[in-house]
Amino acid sequence: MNRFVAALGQGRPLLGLWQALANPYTAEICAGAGYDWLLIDGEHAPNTFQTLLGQLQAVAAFPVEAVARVPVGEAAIIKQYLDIGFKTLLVPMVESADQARALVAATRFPPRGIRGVASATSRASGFGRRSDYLVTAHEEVGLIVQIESRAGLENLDAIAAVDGVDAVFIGPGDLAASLGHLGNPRHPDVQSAIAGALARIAAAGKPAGIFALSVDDARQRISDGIAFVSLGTDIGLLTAGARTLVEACRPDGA
Ligand code: 3PY
Ligand code: MG
Repeated sequence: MNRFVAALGQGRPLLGLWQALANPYTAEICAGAGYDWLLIDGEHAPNTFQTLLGQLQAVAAFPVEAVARVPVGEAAIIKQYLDIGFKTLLVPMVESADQARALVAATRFPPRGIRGVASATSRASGFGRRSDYLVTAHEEVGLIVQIESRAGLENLDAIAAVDGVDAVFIGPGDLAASLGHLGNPRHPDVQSAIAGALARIAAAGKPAGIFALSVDDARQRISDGIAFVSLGTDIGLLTAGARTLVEACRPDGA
């Protein structure tokens, strides 16, 4: 079973940090900080396959799961992320059960799915040294789908029920936009939609995750029993720390 999925719902919420700097060096710094998972963002960060690979290699020495967000849930892209060695994928904008089933198929070799075979040349197979890779790969893949639109909410029960969908993650930013509250994920309508979604994910028996809007929001989600939560971003830490330091020495802004 996928290591990250196995750890979900074991009573201890898994705490994550978004990696948007697209850089192996900073990913390595964050990997040693004590988080359970790092989200390496192929959707909104300026990553190439080389920077994705570099981050994966940089964090490999640490007891932290590298969860990759693909830019879009397409089989060809999923194949490439898996080939370089990501085991746990987060797919944005999942809106139907059919789409979720196609994503599951994209993560599995035939006859279980449609993933293309590159066993002897992929990093995932140990460059061909793992002789059982083709028949065991499906066991180590974890698939997390992101619900972040009105359509996704409407079809959430059917999506969460799909076999092979291991967890469901709420994206408050896009969800707010889709519900007519662009830039305001704290709006009560968005927050009540999130509360309803989390209850439905729990009813489906799948672990739920969310991107926290603040430390207080993260603490609340944790005390409400969320299985995994992103506490913030590398960029957020850098911008906040950089500002705090200069303000400490120039408090009046002069
Ligand atoms: C969102 O909030 O839309 C995200 O994708 C990040 O969680
Ligand atoms: Mg989003």
